[in-house]
Amino acid sequence: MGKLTACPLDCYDGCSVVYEEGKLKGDPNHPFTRGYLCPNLNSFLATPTILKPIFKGKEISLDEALEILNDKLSKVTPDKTLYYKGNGNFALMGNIVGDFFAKFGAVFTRGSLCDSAGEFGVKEAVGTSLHMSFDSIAKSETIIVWGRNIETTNSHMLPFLKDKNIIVIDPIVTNIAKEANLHIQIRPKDDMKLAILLARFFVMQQMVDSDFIENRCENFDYFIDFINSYRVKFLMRDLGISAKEINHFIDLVDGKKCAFLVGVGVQKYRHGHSVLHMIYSLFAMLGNFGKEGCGVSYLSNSSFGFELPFEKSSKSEPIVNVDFSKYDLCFIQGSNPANQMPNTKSVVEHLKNSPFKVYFGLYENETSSLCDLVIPAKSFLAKEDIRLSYGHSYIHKMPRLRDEDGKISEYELSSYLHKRFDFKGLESEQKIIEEIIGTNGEEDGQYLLNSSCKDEPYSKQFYTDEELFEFIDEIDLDEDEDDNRLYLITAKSKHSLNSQFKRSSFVYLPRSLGFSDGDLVEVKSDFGSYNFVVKNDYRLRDDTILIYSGTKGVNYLTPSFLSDEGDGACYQEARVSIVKLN
Ligand SMILES: Nc1nc2c(c(=O)[nH]1)N[C@H]1C(S)=C(S)[C@@H](COP(=O)(O)OP(=O)(O)OC[C@H]3O[C@@H](n4cnc5c(=O)[nH]c(N)nc54)[C@H](O)[C@@H]3O)O[C@H]1N2
Ligand SMILES: Nc1nc2c(c(=O)[nH]1)N[C@H]1C(S)=C(S)[C@@H](COP(=O)(O)OP(=O)(O)OC[C@H]3O[C@@H](n4cnc5c(=O)[nH]c(N)nc54)[C@H](O)[C@@H]3O)O[C@H]1N2
Ligand code: SF4
Ligand SMILES: [Mo]
Repeated sequence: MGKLTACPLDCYDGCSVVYEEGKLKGDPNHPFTRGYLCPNLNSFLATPTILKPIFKGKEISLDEALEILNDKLSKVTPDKTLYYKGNGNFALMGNIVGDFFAKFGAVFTRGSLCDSAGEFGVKEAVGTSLHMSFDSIAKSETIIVWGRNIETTNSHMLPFLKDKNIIVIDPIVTNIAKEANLHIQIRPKDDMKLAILLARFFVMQQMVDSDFIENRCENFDYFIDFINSYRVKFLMRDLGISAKEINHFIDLVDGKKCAFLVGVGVQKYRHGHSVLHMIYSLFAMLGNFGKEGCGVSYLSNSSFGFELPFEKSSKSEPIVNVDFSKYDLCFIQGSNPANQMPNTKSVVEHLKNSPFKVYFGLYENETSSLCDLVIPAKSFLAKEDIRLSYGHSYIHKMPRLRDEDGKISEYELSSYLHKRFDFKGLESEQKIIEEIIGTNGEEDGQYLLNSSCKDEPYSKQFYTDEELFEFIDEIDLDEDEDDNRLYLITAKSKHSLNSQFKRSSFVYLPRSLGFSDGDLVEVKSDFGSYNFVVKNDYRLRDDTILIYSGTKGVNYLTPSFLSDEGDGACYQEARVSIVKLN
């Protein structure tokens, strides 16, 4: 009999997994993930990992590595120590290393490379980001897939979307767009304008739920003034959208049970928070929060309702542009900043200029090769853990299932450092995990559920100060109309999890640019340049190119400024040009 665990990867689906005879299989009994795994977890066991610690290029023993780390930490000041954690493993016990660094007094990072701009906007609207249940989605009539690549990043949702009306709003003809009733192949960054235009039509078509507006909302009058400040004709012309398309959209939404599934694609911009606030406002006009088959979902706050017993430091810097060179010691865990942070050129320079960098991870990559000390982490199969999810309400225990000698788990590392520094208060692994479950988990057959997610989100309350839905009433949208360069989309690939597993090396171009497959080109932005091999891609607009997340060099092109709110990254604020090299 196999043992139950869960996929540790940072992904909407949070799959339940069976580990049997040294193999990973899907768990057929799980109500959401239903027995299959994606190409990423299927590559997990075949991906070569770091086997031994490395110090200044030479293999050493784990004891020696820990001694060196302890020695360095005892010589640096906390203010000059950076603790930088990514989500290479999304499970919770990774935070236990931070528990040590918080007690040590190190500087942490805040915000995210991922969803925090959008999350800020969701919070403005409804107080906290909660997902619709898949049961409710299964009862929808129309699904609006907005900047989320369901087939690639959220594939276990597909069975729940069968036989529904599908509207896709995405600059790329994704697989789900090919099958959709309506695909609006929007110009990148135009979602705000599209949502305003749709809001104008919702008013004209009398789709607004006045009871809901009266009883559960704030700011609606200002919202109406705000959307009325845009001219419908101008918006349609600017967006290149026809009356026929708008009417089709309205037909598919008016009087139907609708679910809006929104992804990170819409918010990789300075005004990312406003886009989410506007999309939530558009949904709120219909007044259907908490009704069966209706809702709006972004990446949800996975720890909603839980108390996590991990200390955090009071000192922090935005993760998007943290300057490693300001620190005498940088501890980098579960992340590959030298490829995944924006503006790689300066990230690499900053890393080179920091006197001592520690990399704690599974795989060799751009970051490990720049670090002085590399410590190999045990994989999820060799440690006790628990994971929550930002796409569904199940909680998964992840027991230790095998040994991995010569590597170390996050708990073991934290425990070692606690002892060396004589820090108190580290409970046992089991106790921490049980404590987390105890704060908000409940049994559901053989699984555990987040007990705050029993009701559909927002059916009874919003989590804003006034507990009312807060409409958006202004935006600060910088227009770049005079810039004729290409838009850069940098979305997720099916075969990699950001920079883990099988990474693409191509730039995907619309055929109209006139390049041939296999051409070597230099792609340039205001922030840097990098060479890629061309693949033509019929799925792209003529004004847009695509380079997947994880592709070596992609972030030489992207800017390191922060989103206006939420300390998020603005990967898609880069406009690019292309030069043929061979
Ligand atoms: N296979 C796989 N799965 C993953 C990941 C992975 O790397 N690989 N990464 C995981 C992580 S960390 C995250 S955060 C999630 C994110 O998963 P998603 O939310 O799906 O995010 P992306 O793939 O970045 O972008 C989604 C879609 O947005 C579109 N898009 C880009 N720009 C715009 C725009 O301006 N407007 C609109 N409307 N659409 C736009 C893209 O074309 C793409 O189809 O996926 C997780 N799952
Ligand atoms: N151009 C572009 N850049 C992007 C994005 C994009 O869409 N386009 N997406 C952004 C987003 S949404 C995200 S979330 C970030 C992700 O960026 P990162 O946080 O850097 O994530 P990964 O590239 O997946 O690297 C994760 C590393 O974690 C390590 N790891 C895996 N499991 C464990 C473990 O159990 N313990 C330890 N200690 N380490 C482990 C592995 O060695 C792996 O190399 O990238 C961002 N960067
Ligand atoms: S990466 Fe996502 S879809 Fe793939 S197995 Fe893990 S949780 Fe499931
Ligand atoms: Mo992410």
